[in-house]
Amino acid sequence: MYWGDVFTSPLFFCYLCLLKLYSNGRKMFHKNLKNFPKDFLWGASTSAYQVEGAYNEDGKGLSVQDTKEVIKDTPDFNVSSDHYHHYKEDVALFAEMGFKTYRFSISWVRIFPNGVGEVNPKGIKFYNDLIDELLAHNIEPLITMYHFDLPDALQQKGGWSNRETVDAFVNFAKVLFENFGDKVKYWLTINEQNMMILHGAAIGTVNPGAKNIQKELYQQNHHMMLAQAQTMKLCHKMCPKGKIGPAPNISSIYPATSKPEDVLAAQNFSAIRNWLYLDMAAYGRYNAIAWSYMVEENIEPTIEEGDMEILKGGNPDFIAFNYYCTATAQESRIEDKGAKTSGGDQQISTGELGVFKGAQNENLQKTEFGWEIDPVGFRTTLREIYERYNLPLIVTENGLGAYDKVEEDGTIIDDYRIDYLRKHIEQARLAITDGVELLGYCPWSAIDLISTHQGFKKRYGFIYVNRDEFDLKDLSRIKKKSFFWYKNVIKTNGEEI
Ligand code: BGP
Repeated sequence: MYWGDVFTSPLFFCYLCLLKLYSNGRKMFHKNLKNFPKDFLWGASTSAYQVEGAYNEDGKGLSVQDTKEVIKDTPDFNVSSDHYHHYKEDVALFAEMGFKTYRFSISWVRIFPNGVGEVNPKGIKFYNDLIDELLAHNIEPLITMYHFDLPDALQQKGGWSNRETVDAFVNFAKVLFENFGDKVKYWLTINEQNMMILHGAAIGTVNPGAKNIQKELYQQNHHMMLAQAQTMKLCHKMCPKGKIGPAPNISSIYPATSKPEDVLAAQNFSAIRNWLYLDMAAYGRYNAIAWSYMVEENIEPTIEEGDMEILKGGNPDFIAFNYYCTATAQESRIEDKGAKTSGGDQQISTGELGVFKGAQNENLQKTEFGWEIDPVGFRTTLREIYERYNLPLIVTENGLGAYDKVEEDGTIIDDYRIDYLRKHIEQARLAITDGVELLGYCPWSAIDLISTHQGFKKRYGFIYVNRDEFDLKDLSRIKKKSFFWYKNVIKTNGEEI
């Protein structure tokens, strides 16, 4: 038999198939798992307006979250979890869980009650005290500068539609670097900028009654990008040891079927949901598909001279992202009726006529609040982002919103939350084994807090806060079952989950 015959023989073909199967198998299942890195940043997240309360204390101004119309059957953000007055107790509990980091946001209006102008010294003091408390417990602060709470005074002047807000933000960032830059290593610019553009009505950054504002929103987006790029540059100049990155909400998008048109729809959705934001943050350029979409819809922003140079100057050190679940898309034909985007929230998109149509994923279960649960999609998302940008990643949100119940003996048995987090941590470890550089994992949320639009009843924390929707009770803190579970996860560096 000649070599030529060997290569064309059925036996050789079988060998090739086996080899392929074996290597695919290894890629999906790995024989040996890599460990979480030694200095992995285990922690959890909150945001200022959702956890702090004290909405009008110590010189704080009002943000758009304080002034927005309160959603029916949900509370306002005036008291939230009253972390402002309980921060020492809360940090002690975080330390007890073994947190290596705590991701929280700074309320812009505590520092600048009007967004610009006079600095409020009591605001600086609160965050200095919080940072010192964390450092005293060996917890690395991971600070979001802006989490949905634009100063209302700026909103009155046009908010992000007004280019002056870019300067106001950069000035705010400068004051943060001046005051906390020597103590804080990890900074996040803007939380979920993509969700403020796509679902601003649900999260309260856009007036729900506003019509035809797409063009304005993409102009706002452009301004936020400019603010972000300048802030990243400033961080590198002012805080030589500082590291900074964006924090959008990123999800893999599946095509509903293998129909090529569905694949296109998934790519469309991914371009306008994910890559528009990260391509700009990482490469300083508009994603081509997203840009064409905006031009065709006549909603593209005006780019002034010099803007693209500014945008190129950002250079993040890492990419932080929030992940709750994947999304699924199918083709949407222009002639289809009823596919136009309306409502939805961070994880539920109905679609956009001629671009994509949101679809259910029959393979996934849902939370009590209708968000799909997809741990494997967490791995695909981690892989996609890392492959695309080659920057270290930090997960700044991931978690399960549920109705928790206090048992008669005072315990809270949140096995469903443990199950959700366990499966995601498992996938994070697989992604690390795949080669993804993951620096940290911060589930949402460290402690119960108010959801963006579904009230206090939608709880996420490891720590229960004893209050209801409208009855503030005693606001005492109770450790849930997940508290003890996560403590052990951190103690064993993710070995025991
Ligand atoms: C993210 C936000 C958080 C948080 C979380 C859970 O989009 O960054 O602020 O609230 O989602 O969402 P929700 O509160 O709507 O349940």
